[in-house]
Amino acid sequence: MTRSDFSKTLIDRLAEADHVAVLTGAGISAESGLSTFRDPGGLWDKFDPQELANVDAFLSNPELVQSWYSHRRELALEVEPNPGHEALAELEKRVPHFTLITQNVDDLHHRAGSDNVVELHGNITRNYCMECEREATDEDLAPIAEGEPARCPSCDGLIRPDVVWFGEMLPPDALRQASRASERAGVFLSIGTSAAVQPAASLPLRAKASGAYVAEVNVRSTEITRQVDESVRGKAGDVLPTLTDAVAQHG
Ligand code: BV8
Repeated sequence: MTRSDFSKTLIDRLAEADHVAVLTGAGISAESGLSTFRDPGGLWDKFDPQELANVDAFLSNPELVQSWYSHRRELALEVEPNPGHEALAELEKRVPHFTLITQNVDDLHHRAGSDNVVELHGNITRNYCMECEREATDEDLAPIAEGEPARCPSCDGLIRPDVVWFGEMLPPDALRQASRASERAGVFLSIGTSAAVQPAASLPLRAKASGAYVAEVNVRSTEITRQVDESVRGKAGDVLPTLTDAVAQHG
């Protein structure tokens, strides 16, 4: 059911829940000023995923992919978490077991103070050598600014961002934690994601199949809108602070 405001049921279920799981996507960072992927003018508008977010593209054009991620990393470090991120950090304090599963690589949930964050697709602030897996320093990345590929000082291997590209497996521990939280949650919130990318997009439905009350918060409908218990139309930065306040005031 699509609504302009969340239901009393959602507040009651959140206030009573022993375990809450949340899945976030690029939409929660939009109000911090970071482009989403599939909205008009989004990141993919400029580039085709096949062009950049896969290992073959990287190997055939490391400078282009390294500089695209370097640019996105700088943007992520320049912006601030917004009230949507902060509301989730506040909600976490009010729930006995809270798992924040994110597809985002911008590190904004950590910066907002969230504690139990599961990064399904990695983190753009980390880089490592493709050969020896040595973590790269900012100094190691310096050649990118000169249009040169950044290489490992130990083995000369190419340095890559610590993100999951298309065709790559998700970090097994992160996927296991996310799956377990989805199956145990009494309430599952899907926030600011088009639910277009697997296996992340299957998590809300797994939660529902395990008996969770599933709500999404999005400015438009998504691939799972028809399957969730309620779909709240609104910006994460507006809806989530009100939702968290309502849970806090719940008797
Ligand atoms: C894998 C890299 C094994 C980091 C990304 C099963 C079926 C079909 C296909 C597959 C499948 N299993 C695997 C695949 C292939 C593929 C896939 O899912 N393809 C899709 C596109 C069809 N998956 C994979 O390759 C995964 N690996 O499963 O390995 C395998 C491999 C091959 C085949 C079988 C098995 C790896 C997936 C990870 C890819 N890496 N990013 C980076 O560069 O960032 S994906 C990319 O999309 C980002 O990580 C992003 O987080 C993710 C999801 O996008 P969203 O976050 O949802 O962003 P989007 O723009 O789409 O939506 C934003 C939403 O916010 C919108 O709904 C908008 O309305 C809303 N919004 C906007 N403003 C606001 C708002 N909402 C609230 N408030 C606002 N203010």
